[in-house]
Amino acid sequence: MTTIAAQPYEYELPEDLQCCALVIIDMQRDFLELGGFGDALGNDVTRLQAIVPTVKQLLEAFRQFNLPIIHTLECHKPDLSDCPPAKLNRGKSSLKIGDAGPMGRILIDGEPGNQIIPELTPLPGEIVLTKPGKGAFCRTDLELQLHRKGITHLLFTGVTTEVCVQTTMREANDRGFECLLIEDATDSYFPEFKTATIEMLRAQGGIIGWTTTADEVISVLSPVLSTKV
Ligand code: C5J
Repeated sequence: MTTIAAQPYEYELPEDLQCCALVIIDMQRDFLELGGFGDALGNDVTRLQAIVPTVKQLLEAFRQFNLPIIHTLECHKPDLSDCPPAKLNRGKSSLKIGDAGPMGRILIDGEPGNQIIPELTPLPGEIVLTKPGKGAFCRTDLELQLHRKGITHLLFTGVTTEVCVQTTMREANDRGFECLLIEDATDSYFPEFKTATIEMLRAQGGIIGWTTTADEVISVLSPVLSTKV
């Protein structure tokens, strides 16, 4: 059995590593660049840019060994029919969802600011999931896609730790997936929220799942997979 050193205890990998997917949550210009949704809400977006090299390293490792990769994007239809008023009107943002910003309409599917950042552009064959909610299972067919591919283990990265990453991890846990958060491949506009999220996910014996680092994942996967190629 292959295990990854994790908190609160070791994370067991499935025998068939094709059952293991890397999930990259919302690494979009809207959250990482000036002029996007995160910036409009008054956040310091530069904080999130620091994780890009680590997420890229994991992405390249999963690509090298042909393991499943899922990218998510938080976005809405141009007519906003999938954006409830509770979401649209919340907060004191300088620009609301759907308003025209410097990178196109804020958080709208297909707009320049809504794209995944160039460093992490998905390749053909990788799942790209658009989602109107914070959680990736809300009003999407993600669960169906995972079951069809036999994916049972989800390794989480992306932004923001306490919002879309945590929400998706909780949804996945409730659906029976084994969830591992890669701590240095996720971040928040609020460092204290990231710390608290990590603690609450792995509290009570891993009530939502496990946490580890990118080096642990890569150092375990690389030798195992190198023997199989
Ligand atoms: C937020 C996200 N924070 N991707 N979205 O609104 O976490």
